[in-house]
Amino acid sequence: MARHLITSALPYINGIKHLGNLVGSQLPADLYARYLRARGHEVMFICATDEHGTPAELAAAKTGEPVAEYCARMHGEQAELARGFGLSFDHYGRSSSPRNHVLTQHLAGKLAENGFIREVSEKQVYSNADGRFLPDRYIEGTCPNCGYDKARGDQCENCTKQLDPTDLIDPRSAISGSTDLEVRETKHLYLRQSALKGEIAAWIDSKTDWPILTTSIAKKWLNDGDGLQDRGITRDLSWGVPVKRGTEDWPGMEGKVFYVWFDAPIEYIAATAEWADANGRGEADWRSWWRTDEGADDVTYTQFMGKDNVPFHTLSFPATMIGSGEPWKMVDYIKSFNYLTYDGGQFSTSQGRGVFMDHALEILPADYWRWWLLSHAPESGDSEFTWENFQQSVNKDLADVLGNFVSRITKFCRSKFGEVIPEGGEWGEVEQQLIADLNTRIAAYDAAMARTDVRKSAHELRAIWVLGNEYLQAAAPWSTFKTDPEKAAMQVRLGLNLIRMYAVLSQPFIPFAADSMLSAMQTDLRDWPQDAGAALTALPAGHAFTVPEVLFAKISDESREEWAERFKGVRA
Ligand code: B3M
Ligand code: ZN
Repeated sequence: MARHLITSALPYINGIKHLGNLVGSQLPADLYARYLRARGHEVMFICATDEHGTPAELAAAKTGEPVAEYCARMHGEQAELARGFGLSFDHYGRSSSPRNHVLTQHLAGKLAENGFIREVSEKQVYSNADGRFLPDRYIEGTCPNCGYDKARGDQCENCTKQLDPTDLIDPRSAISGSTDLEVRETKHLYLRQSALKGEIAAWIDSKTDWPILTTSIAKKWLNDGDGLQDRGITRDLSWGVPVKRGTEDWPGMEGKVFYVWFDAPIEYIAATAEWADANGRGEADWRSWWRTDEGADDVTYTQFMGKDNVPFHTLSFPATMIGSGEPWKMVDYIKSFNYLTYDGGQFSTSQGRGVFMDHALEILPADYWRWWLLSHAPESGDSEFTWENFQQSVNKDLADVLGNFVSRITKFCRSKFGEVIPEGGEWGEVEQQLIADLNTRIAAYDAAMARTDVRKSAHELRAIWVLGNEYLQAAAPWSTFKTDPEKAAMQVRLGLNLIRMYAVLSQPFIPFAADSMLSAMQTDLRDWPQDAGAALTALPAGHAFTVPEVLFAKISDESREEWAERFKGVRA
């Protein structure tokens, strides 16, 4: 069996993520990881919080916590929500980890050694009162365009005009309010991406099987206008990975840290090392996933991300990897997503618009969200969350199609044969036809899952559930029972076996319900069905089961309206 390395884009630390973030990376990555594990592959599924940069500092300043404490707390919250959604990471790391510090500094050292770093002198605003250089957005003043008096050095929030700090009228430090600012000369490191353009272009060109969304963004950035410019990889912040050349100090770089987008993707690797540390594994264990000279040549590496992250993963991170001159495992397949919109607009943290991960779990179990989000994943274009659509999809797919099937067959069996699988006779023609249809659908489901075709997979899975319902409708054991109880017993035996098979097949989408189904069937047989006929004999006559609680409750119009109102947001 193959070894699969899977990474999800790292959620930024500065707040709880919304459902659009979730469906753009972590959730489909989890679907894929669960599927591959279920098929018997060895999987390393990695995620982490992305903790550096100005937004982290600003968010911490807002709550009044030291930034390290803020990040530790928010990491805990995000990890808890990830568990709540059933995200099955092998490790959920932190980009602020010691492992990432060491690795980031190591790679910067290698890049310098290979001539891919140059030092650039720049003019930047220094605050005497704060004793530090100020990033653009740490400078406030009056907008020259609209007169708004809290415009930031990078942009005016009021009129949206992009600004330079020097454009501001009466500029002041956003940290202290001090106006004692001056422009000073300072040095920064630039990654010479332009020198790696040929190699990166060749690498992207070799990826003929990538989704169009990924390739089109990569090529646009590679070829159009700005293309692969050299990029500043250092910042004047105190929170981050201190700039070092391997383990050596870097003269002139005192007090500076690496740019957040330089160290964040390196955390994919560092988090795998954190996994080894947390699980009593050695260096060789994590390196076998990442170093092609130490065992990773048989690894298939798949990344999941929203489309805005694609340039960093197709150009910048590969530039770091290639420029290091070391044999790091490069990504094999990048699955990217468009955006999920909320009821005709955007999700907005500041306006409290849309459903965020914490509120989602407060109102409904994770599987309801997982099913809707995955079956509406924004693959070929943006998709829109509406409460009507959500209600309809939950009530139809989950409650009527799957839930109802499980409930009808278990209850009917209990009332006529008790809570054990009845014996009954041989399958007839109808059953053989069902098995043939199931095999066709399962093959289509497998193929879609294997190529991370998320919506198509959901469609096929639903069709598999529908086959069971149609069978039950046609076989009608409640009528058969009156004239031919033997036959009814056989139909029920098949139906109960279908529940187990459905649990196994559905587990990547709705892991919690799948567990309930398996525990109701009192089995832990999770073998992926190779052949439906064989899978449907797994539970023999005489095997005991219980009637499960309602698997999925319907969403009432009342709840729908209440939630629509609650999450519609207010103008900040
Ligand atoms: N943190 C995604 C974002 O916040 C960014 C991904 C990093 S992946 C290495 O938009
Ligand atoms: Zn303005």
